[in-house]
Amino acid sequence: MKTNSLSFCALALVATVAQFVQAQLIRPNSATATSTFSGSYVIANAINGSGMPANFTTADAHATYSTNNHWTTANGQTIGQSATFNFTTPQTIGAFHLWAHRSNGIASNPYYVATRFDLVFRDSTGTVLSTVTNIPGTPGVAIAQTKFFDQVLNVSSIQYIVRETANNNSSPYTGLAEVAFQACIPCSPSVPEARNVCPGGTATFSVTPNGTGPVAYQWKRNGVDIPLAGPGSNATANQPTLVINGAGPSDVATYTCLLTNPCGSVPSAGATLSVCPADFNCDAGIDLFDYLDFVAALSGEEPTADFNADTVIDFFDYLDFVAAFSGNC
Ligand SMILES: [Ca+2]
Ligand SMILES: [Ca+2]
Ligand SMILES: [Ca+2]
Repeated sequence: MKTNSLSFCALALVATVAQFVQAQLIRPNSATATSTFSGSYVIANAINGSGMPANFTTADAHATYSTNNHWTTANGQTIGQSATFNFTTPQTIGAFHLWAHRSNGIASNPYYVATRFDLVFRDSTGTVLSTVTNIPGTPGVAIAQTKFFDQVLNVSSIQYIVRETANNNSSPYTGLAEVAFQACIPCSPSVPEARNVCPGGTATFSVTPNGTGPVAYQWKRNGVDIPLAGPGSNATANQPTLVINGAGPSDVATYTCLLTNPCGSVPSAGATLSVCPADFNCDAGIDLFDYLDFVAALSGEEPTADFNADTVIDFFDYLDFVAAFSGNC
């Protein structure tokens, strides 16, 4: 009995979350298209929830082909064709969700999703507010494909223009199964990769936002903001890629990036920078050539042979190098 009760609570929670996500989706009030296969495949089928479950979320799959659940263009009309989605009340838009057409095999190319398209945002007077070009689409995806862009305010219409279809535009048709929009999606940052560089080498840490733009970046060293100028500064501390030149002991740390977009701030996972002293020739590997180069530097009295940084080149540098060489970094 207790298990049943818990299950019921869990189901209720899932339903609540699903409804919340649905509530965030912005659905167009009307739509027009430049090309339509027939009266059964009109653009209205892409905005009325047909083929979707009630209270659908972006994780729901659109049903496969049926006459009145998707929009299809006329035979041979694909590239340059468009659909325009209208909002009765101007909207703030920062993401586009599209469900691709899912053929039953009638179409000669079952993947007639647009593989590249543009979005043009207009206000109520028809003035273009923003254009996002060459957005990629992926064939064979049943759930929503979500596209992010810089948030646009006061949007009354969005034109979706087909630029390319699968198989080098060989599809005779294109279309959409369903669309929805969203004002803002929080960043879901990619995980920066750990780096291990030689002394004086260059380390880079990168993060992609996976959320609505515009996105501001602030890299942190051991949790502390890296300044753009002054002591401990780095001019790339506010960029998607942090570049650390001339890596040394003071750079050894865990790096994270705080991403801030119109819906809030989200930190990335941390990535460590380690400096590997035994990679003497800075080729990202430790092998006999590092040993040979170090011994050559020793006999040449090169400053780089001052391995323990005590301004004297002597046998202790050799011992320290050998110790580092046998270590694993
Ligand atoms: Ca539909
Ligand atoms: Ca090496
Ligand atoms: Ca020394």
